[in-house]
Amino acid sequence: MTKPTTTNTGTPVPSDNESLTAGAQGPILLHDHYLIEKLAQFNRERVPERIVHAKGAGAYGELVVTNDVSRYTKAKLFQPGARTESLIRFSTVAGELGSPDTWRDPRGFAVKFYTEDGNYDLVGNNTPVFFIKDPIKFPDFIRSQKRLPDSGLRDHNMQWDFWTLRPETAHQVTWLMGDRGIPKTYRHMNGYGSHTYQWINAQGERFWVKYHFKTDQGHQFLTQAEADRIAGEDADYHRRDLWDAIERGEFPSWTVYVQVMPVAEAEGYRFNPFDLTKVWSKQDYPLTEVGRYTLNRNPRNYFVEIEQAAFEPSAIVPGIGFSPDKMLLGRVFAYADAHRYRIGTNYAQLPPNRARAAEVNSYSKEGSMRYDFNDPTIPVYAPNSFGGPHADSSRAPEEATWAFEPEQVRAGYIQHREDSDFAQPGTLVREVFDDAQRDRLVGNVVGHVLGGVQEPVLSRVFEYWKNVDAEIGKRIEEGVRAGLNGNG
Ligand code: HDE
Repeated sequence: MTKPTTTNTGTPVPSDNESLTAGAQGPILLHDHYLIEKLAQFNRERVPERIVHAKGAGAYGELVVTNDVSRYTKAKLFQPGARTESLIRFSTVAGELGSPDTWRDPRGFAVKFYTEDGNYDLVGNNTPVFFIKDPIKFPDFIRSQKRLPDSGLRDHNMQWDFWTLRPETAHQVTWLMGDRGIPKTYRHMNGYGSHTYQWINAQGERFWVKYHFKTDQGHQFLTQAEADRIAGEDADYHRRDLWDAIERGEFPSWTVYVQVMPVAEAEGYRFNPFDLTKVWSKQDYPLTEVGRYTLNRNPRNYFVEIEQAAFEPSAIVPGIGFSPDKMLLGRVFAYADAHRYRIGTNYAQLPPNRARAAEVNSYSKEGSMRYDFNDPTIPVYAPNSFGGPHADSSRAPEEATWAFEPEQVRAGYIQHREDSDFAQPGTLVREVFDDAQRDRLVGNVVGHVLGGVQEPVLSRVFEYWKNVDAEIGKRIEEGVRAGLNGNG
């Protein structure tokens, strides 16, 4: 027998189709509380979208460790043979919830591992670097990429104004304007932890690490023309691709690597290893394989499991620590704060965010939408004499340590001998890109700049690219000038 429709509190309702009126043509009656419940609930179906990374897609999977990296970390999820359940959410950054998946943008690569020591979140992107290196610039940067206050339109002039005024953006902008700026699908791109993290082994030795998830599907991209066409045909192209691939049983995977730097080498390294606008050379610090990350299960409810997923770089586990990357330290605050605002104080109880392999024994209680609680015999305060949980520092993540000078300053990163905003993007363009990639980079930048960039920003754009590479800069200037004169 079909189950009866009920109210939210379980009472069968009289009708799915007709509301209660005073006579067939009469007004709707306020005491039709089921109608009111239905309309009121509907009005509240949306939570605020993420201020960045609003549009995305997600799935479940697992990490299987294939190598022995226990000499670098004691984290349980990275021990030989370990298998850890995981949730991933991919996303674009600047667009809103309904925006096309194929807009040029970095892509989010946010991974949650449900480990025995609690959840571990690695909230990265598909690029190993970022536009800025101090969290104080993040709101400004994001506003320049989003919309104008009056028209509500996105504006290339505003984007280039910010980028050219902050030359540390050059490395990430070169990635963005190159092929990596529009991956073919979420399956065909790499993921990076981006920041430098600390790994701590069972002997208490510490290492600096950077994570790389290399796609086993091969790296593929869309040209600007393909992406523009697809944006009109199927705004959900990447979300659909991921869902369909997993439904077909074609499980996408990534091979996980780390670059490992002994702590003592950081100070003398040619680049500041904590500066998020720089990469570590793979010649200096080769990739060490860790394991295979595979996605094998779609969510059963997009809103509950993906829209309400809450990733936070503050979620670390024993064997893993933070680093003096200021962006990372800013993010350790920002994410949990965003979740408390967006989905509520008790967001950690929601299905995608709950610890699955660890027991939660926290002293958090009450607050809006609380539905989980400790056994009533457990005291609500610590310390206590009645068997409540007590902190055990030997089981907690180690406090991250690094040397620093204790006076309060607002300073940039310590300059290492090869640090410069333009050196690494220059190397990327000259030594990593081939001729065809360079041609597409020039074409993408010219097309983007012709979409509304004006003086004085325009001259700075030419200068910026000449600083990255004289030849590329010259070609960009020529292309833009030809376009402005109608010969583009
Ligand atoms: Fe984020 N970022 N971010 N970000 N970020 C958010 O968190 C923020 C940064 C990244 O699929 C927000 O839940 C600050 C770098 C991903 O749910 C917010 C700074 C990297 C996602 C936030 C950064 C990222 C976010 C929006 C400068 C790559 C989506 C709502 C210090 C290494 C996660 C939310 C998902 C989401 C803040 C910079 C990646 C507002 C303050 C660098 C993948 O909290």
